[in-house]
Amino acid sequence: MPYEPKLIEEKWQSAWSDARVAEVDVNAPGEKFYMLNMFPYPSGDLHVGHGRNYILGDALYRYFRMQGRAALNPMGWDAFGLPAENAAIKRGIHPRQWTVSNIEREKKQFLRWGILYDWSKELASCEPEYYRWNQWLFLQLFKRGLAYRAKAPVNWCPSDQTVLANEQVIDGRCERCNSIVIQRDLEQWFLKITDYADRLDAGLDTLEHWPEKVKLMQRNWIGRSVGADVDFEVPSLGKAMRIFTTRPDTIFGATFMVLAPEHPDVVTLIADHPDRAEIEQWIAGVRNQSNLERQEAGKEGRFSGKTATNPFTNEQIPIWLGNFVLMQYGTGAIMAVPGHDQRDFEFARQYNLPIRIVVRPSGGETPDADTMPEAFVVKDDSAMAVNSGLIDGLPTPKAIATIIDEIERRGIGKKMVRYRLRDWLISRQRYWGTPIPMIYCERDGIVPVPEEQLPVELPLDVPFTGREGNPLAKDERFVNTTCPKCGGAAKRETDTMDTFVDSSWYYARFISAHDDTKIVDTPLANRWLPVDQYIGGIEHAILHLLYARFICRTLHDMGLLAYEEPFTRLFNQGMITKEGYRDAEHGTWVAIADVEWIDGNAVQKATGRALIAEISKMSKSHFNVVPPDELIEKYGADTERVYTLFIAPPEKEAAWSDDGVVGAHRFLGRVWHMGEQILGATQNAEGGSGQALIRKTHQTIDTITRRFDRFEFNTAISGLMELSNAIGDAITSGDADAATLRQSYTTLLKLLHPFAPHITEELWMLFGNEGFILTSDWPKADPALMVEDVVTIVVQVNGKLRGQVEVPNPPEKEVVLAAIRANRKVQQWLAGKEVVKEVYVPGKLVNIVIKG
Ligand code: ANZ
Repeated sequence: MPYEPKLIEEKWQSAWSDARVAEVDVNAPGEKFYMLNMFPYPSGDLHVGHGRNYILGDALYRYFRMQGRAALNPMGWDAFGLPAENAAIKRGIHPRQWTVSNIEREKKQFLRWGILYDWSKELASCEPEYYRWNQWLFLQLFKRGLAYRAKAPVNWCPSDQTVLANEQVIDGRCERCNSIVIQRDLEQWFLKITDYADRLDAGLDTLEHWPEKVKLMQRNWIGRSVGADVDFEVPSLGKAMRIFTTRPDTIFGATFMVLAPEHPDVVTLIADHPDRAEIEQWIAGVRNQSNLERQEAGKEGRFSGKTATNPFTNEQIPIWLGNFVLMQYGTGAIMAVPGHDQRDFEFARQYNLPIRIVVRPSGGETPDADTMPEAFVVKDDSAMAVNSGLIDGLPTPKAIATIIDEIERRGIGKKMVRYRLRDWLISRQRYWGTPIPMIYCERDGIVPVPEEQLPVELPLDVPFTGREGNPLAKDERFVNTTCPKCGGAAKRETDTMDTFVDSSWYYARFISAHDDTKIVDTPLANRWLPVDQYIGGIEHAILHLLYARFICRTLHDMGLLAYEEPFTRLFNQGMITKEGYRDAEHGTWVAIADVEWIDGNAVQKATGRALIAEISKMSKSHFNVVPPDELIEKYGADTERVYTLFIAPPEKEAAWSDDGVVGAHRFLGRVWHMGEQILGATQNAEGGSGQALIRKTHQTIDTITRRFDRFEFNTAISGLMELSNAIGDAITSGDADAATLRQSYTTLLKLLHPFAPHITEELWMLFGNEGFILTSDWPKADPALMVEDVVTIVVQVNGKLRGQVEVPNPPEKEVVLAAIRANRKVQQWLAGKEVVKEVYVPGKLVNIVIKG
């Protein structure tokens, strides 16, 4: 019988699902292992690159299960969001229809990959059953003052017609459509993540099993800065203005002040300025710029015409307005120290403002303010204060502490910890999301929807015109309601929630996915949480993971969860790429094999057309995706699985190769035929003791197990290839009897099962085993059987390799030395020389040191 995956795979997929093998009774005893792949946004097509993520998760799940753990592997859908709505406008179908049909397709794909999820716990964020608890959560946050409405300058995407969170603005552009983001003032709903900034920052220290890179990205995003707030008196205003600085020790060098153009005091400051009109025009221009444009514009400013008093030098210093000071950070005002801050330095040079040196290297020369090419910014013990009164001569850290004490003593400011993190703006002026459960009443103001009225359902029959604005806002039936307080006419909030709210707590919901009485089942959630292994892309390093850590803490503070950190271990898989070139004219993808180079330019062989830009990322828009369907049709899902995990270490980027697929297929074919041979073999009924094969088998169990624990799937698979070769050799040589062959072969099947689940189930059955191989035990290595009979010891003479000897295992020193004395090759090097000493590195080598 040839190896025909088609005949096997569907059969086992049905058998697993009929037997509901992956369904977990959350109350059943056992040591839990909660495995979770980030739930996907159902966009329809999954390619082999996505497959890596889920296959990897499934392999781990199967492994832990065979290890005897109560393993849970649930799956759901991050089903709300903009693309569904855009598809609806473009194709004239309802976002729900688009979403549901994509979910069906992706579910089928998971099935075809042989991935086992506990579908009894399936959830989709677009179902009232789920988003009702999103609304409930929002109400709890509102009660605790953690959800609030405020007018704020927001990032507005002119093409998607919606507000974006800071996290969704990448280099000044919309994360989704790449349009330049502009600033607008709007009333919006925010979640107060800033209240948790310190806990979110400190918690990173406890995440031992998270990639350092992700922790660093989160740390930078939270942006904890320790410094001081200091008041500078402004005589013309008769009041003080507060600045934030991380270098209060440089205050003697503050020669001017800079305000963000949006700073509220600017209006009064420039009220009597002769060039007021021009300055106002300039401010309006800056306000209208995106942060990107603001950065690209270079440093620009205007003198307000007013001065402030430096509280330490008592000098009057000019107050400037500058585009590089942001209103959203600190107090929106800075003391400028051009000698020691590069931005201030550039600004000072540009507008000819004084530069004063107040820090110098402890050992070296004091920089010269007139000639220095850039600011001197050293902040550690290798620098010290100069020209700075009471802190003169103090090393910087000491100077900072001392000046803060003095600022506090004089009552002109205080020590301050600030975060770059902003509150989370969750309002979206879009239809396909969770309605924010709030009501506006002329008499009672903002009134929350009573909990018993949840869910506020998203009406499904609104028209999609694609014209500006949110279709919900135009739906009178939805908008008009009655005030829960006074019973009078009132209007509903028509904004929906950012979909990152949906994904911020779903991991806790799986445990009681269909419970319509509460958001999470606390005792059960506490048994199953935190997630032991979370797997997903690095693109979620900041947004999703930070929000999930935040919401987990709020649930913790409400007494609903015992944990503050939702994910114990995090793994980011690498991308699968497919290299090629882009056809400039037609936008299509051309494989490297079809490219030739003429005068250093890439050209398509067949057509001679010019090709541009090398492509590697697998993406629909590059026409280079490998769809799993054809692959599975031709080689089977097991081949794709083995290849995907064999291609590279899973955290690394990997280039797809069709030849590699064939190699993986051939390996599985060999395993198949070997199974047939062993089953049918009578020639090996008697044979050698099979010692070598037994040893190899136990050694393989040992290494594969360790590699699994370290996510070294690629080397685990090569280890299995070696074992299968050893079994093949034993069959040919007759070194092992039938029982030993069978034993080794079934071990191979078990070890291979997480990678190639279908073929191994089939062979397991053909070998007459009862039940699924999935539910059998992971093999255990017997250390006694792993020991080699003989070991090879390397022999060096004066550090140079001169030979080797074989001795029985374990190697006794005396036996090793005796073997060396008996070894003629080594003796040649020693003839006539005096042996000074013999250094033995147990089990490895002997170095003989000689003289003469
Ligand atoms: C004086 C000074 C002297 C500063 C010096 C730095 C070095 P991080 O570390 O990122 O928190 N700053 C404060 N608010 C700002 C705003 N709204 N827009 C732009 N810049 C602002 O940065 C804190 C430093 O950034 C502060 O410390 C302030 O400049 C500036 F030798 O104050 B510093």
